Amino acid sequence: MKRVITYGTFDLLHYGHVRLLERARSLGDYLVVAVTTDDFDIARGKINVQQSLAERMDAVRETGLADEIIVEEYEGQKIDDIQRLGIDVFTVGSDWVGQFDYLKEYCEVVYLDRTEGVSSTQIRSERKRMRLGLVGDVPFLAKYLSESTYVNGLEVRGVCAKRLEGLQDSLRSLEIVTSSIDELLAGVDAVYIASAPEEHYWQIKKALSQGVHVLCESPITLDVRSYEELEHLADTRGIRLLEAIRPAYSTAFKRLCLLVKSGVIGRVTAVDATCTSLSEGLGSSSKIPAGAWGSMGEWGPIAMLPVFQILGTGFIDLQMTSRRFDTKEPLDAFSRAEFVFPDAVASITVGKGVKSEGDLVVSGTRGYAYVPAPWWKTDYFELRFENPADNRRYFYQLDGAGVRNQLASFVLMVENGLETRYIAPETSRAIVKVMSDFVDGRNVTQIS
Ligand code: C2G
Repeated sequence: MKRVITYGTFDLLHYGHVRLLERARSLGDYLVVAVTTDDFDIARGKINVQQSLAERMDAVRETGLADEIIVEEYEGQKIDDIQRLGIDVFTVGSDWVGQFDYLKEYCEVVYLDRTEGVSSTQIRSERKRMRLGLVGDVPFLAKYLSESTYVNGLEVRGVCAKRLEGLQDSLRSLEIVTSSIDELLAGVDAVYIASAPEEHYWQIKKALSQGVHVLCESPITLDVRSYEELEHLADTRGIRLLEAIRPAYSTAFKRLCLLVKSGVIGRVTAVDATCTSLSEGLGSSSKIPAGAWGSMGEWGPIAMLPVFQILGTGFIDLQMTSRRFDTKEPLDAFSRAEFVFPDAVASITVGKGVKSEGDLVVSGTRGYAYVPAPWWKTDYFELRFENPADNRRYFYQLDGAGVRNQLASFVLMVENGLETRYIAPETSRAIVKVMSDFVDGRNVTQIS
């Protein structure tokens, strides 16, 4: 009996897939179809598959063409499957020509002509494309533009910046390039806002009032009342207002929070997060560039994310300590915030003029979670215990510094009405509260 195997995601199963399966089947007497897991797809850059693994497997089963369906979970699995299942023929569509020649050592490899004119990508993108506008004067807007090309159903339409001359070429060649937020809002369905925090409130308010969805760098606003007003506006109009703290969208960070909450390290007793990056030019007051952010502005919300996502936001005491670059300037070179909860403590340490180990430690009564520096680009973490033999390591691929996942999640939330909140509204509100306390100097001790 000749045994054949083929692999794929089979998202939104279509005629091209069915034709491939029919021809694969006719290459032998027994057909094994391997369907990729969601995690494996993310790891290989397919980030906005619409259907779950179970749905995709069901769809393949319903064709009646597969004698056996297995799951493809990791890179390199194909060799093992071929040997384990006694496969004679490996086949896949012609879009992969040459890429699986290394399997010829184990079995026959056949590339079948791909069916023209139909694809999951096309079906996904035929659903309305979301037109995105970028707002702000920061260089990493260009990163959002380049990463958007990996996200189906998304098209960056324009940019709004104060200093148009400072824009990179890729941004300048967009359809809408303007200094007027109104002009941008008129031509888009959603905006990503990375302007200075003082600008957020009115920009978001305008966007929401015009039915434009918002993904905004944290903090969303600098006082709780205006945050609540915007949240209410978004809710009543059925529009998305999402905070753009990148680690929140990384698989590793999400898994870490879930594991910790499920009790694997016992009762969580402390969360300690450190984020630092030395910033050239900020050291001397004469060189501070306009619009520059201090340590809390740049790192505070990111560092607070694990604190609030893991411990909640019911802290009963908060003390902050800060040192400025220069006593005459407001920008902080280093800051620390210490939180007391009824049953736990937490600290965040942030610096742009002080360097430290940028790791994250979650301490529990049975063990601790450790995310090595730079933890905010989390793709790896460990659970550590008294007995090192019990330690566990976890790795989840994160491409595009988390921007890609964030954009894909944003599209899914807007287009599919997905209710998943990557950042709890209480977390956003608590971040705004701490940031406003910091800016107003409440509970802040200045050191020299
Ligand atoms: N296919 C096709 N014609 C189309 C679309 C897809 O023949 N119009 C084929 C692909 O070449 C592939 C199979 O259908 O052999 C499944 O396609 P996808 O779901 O897109 O899966 P893919 O990403 O190609 O995964 O390890 C995974 C494999 O490498 C293939």
